[in-house]
Amino acid sequence: MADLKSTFLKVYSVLKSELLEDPAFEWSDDSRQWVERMLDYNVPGGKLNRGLSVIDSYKLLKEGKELTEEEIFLASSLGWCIEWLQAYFLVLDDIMDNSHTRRGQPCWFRVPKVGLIAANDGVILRNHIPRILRKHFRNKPYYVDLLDLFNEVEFQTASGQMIDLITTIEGEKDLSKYTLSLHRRIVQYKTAYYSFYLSVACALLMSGEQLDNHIDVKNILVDMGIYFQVQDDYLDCFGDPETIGKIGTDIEDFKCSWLVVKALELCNEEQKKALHENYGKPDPANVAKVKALYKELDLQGVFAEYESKSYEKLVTSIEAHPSKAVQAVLKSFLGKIYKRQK
Ligand code: DMA
Ligand code: MG
Ligand code: MG
Ligand code: MG
Repeated sequence: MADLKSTFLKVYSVLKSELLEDPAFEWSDDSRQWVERMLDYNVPGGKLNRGLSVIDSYKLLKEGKELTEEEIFLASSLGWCIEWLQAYFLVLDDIMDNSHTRRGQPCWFRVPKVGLIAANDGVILRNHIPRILRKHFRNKPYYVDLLDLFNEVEFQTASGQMIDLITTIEGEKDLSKYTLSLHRRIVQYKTAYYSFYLSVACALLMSGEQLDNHIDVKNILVDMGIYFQVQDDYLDCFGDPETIGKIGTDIEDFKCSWLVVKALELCNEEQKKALHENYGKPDPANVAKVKALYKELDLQGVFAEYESKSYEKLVTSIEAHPSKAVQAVLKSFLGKIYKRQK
């Protein structure tokens, strides 16, 4: 595993060097240095689960056959495209969510002299993806499908982000619209496709598969992604910022988090009033009241219950899949996130 990760990180250095050779930066060292610092700050510092899963999944689909050097490089490059996509979304997400830290360091836009240049850096990150794909996959039979996949998933994610954001518009804050079905819609789009389906879809394309033949796999991965975002919502409030590398902002931001949806389901009239009065305000005293209410309603217990139920359901649907190789891919993914603390 440690070995796979170090191979994967070597591929990052190769891709970065190729991108830095772009004629766009030829005439100025400043611009090349900016991009290099921006990439090192935002791309490789996460858990790398999404990226590494492309290699893992591809291996499992090859059913134990040794991968060639080229296959490892290509699977890693696709993994890095996902990490680049994630970096792009996170840089912009942190601006929009007014967040403070990410992966244990200040959000990129909070770094001195960066500020809103971060918005354009997001666009650069996004535009690196088709450049990586063109350089390494142009002659592959699945090139068009790859481009189409990345475009589609980017659109789905941006749509989910939009729904997530417009529910919090100042002056229209209305907790009564926060239901499990709205929550599901938001997290399916903003998280599940790019965090779960995309890695496996990349591995399937590399294996010569048509994605249309794997809708059942997609459905299971979407459910897994929803479960993953519920964990993210939970950790936003109950996680240890040191461990998760970020400080939660969902309560301040009036987000349609799984926690507030559950709180609304379980509260009595008096608690509901307290929620309406305190949710979505920046003052720490208001935030503390919401957290106290979550504890009163034992949302930690409710979450633990949800977590084990979801796990059981996912295992059942995975085991119903006809292919043992696909089952292994899905189980490996689930194993990485079950009961995660970060
Ligand atoms: C994350 O939603 C979704 C994307 C597309 C980045 P979020 O704001 O809950 O993520 P985080 O908790 O990491 O800021
Ligand atoms: Mg956020
Ligand atoms: Mg967000
Ligand atoms: Mg979150």
